Amino acid sequence: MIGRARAVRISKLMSFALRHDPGALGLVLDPAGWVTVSALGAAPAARGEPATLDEIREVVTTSDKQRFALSEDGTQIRANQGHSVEVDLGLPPLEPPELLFHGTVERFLASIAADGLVPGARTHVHLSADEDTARAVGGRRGAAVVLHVRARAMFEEGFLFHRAENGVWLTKAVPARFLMPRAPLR
Ligand code: HQG
Repeated sequence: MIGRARAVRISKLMSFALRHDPGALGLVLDPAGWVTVSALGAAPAARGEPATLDEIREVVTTSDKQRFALSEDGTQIRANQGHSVEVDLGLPPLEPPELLFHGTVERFLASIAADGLVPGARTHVHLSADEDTARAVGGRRGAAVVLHVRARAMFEEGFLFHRAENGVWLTKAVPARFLMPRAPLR
């Protein structure tokens, strides 16, 4: 077992490499976001933090949010969601439940009321299936505000939804009219 602090450091490097900037660590993702586990293990050495294959596998299985997936044969790895680089995760479009939830903070509400939810640096807006998860996501930035997203209504108007392997719902953007509570957003 690796210690928690080291697991977090390795997990952050893996997220950076597999979601945001593989090139900075000398990696090239395939179109579906996969790299070989051995290439990924060698990559953090560029940051003075080489990871063994066992350590990487341990981070995959112990990740609280199941951020990573191994291929069936165990030789390849990718991030389940959260990308800022374009990858095709191959997730089928899925009919969402009536409501999904998005955790954010007060200071973004005026802008969200004007523009809806936008993906920012990532490729998709991230939505949660339950309010508690959304509250935790929003809580990373301060006192969480949970917005209700009328996901089924969006779907019926043709918006696409996908569910990542770890249960996070993804959609490209959420127009403000599908958000509740509506203005004033508090
Ligand atoms: C906000 C973590 C102003 C949005 C989490 C959020 C999640 C707007 C921030 C995953 C806006 C983007 C994703 C608008 C949206 N104006 N602000 N129009 N629309 N925002 O980190 O959902 O630990 O890209 O509310 O657990 O916070 O990395 O998205 O606050 O699953 O695995 O812009 O990241 O997972 O921030 O988090 P993010 P998020 P990991």
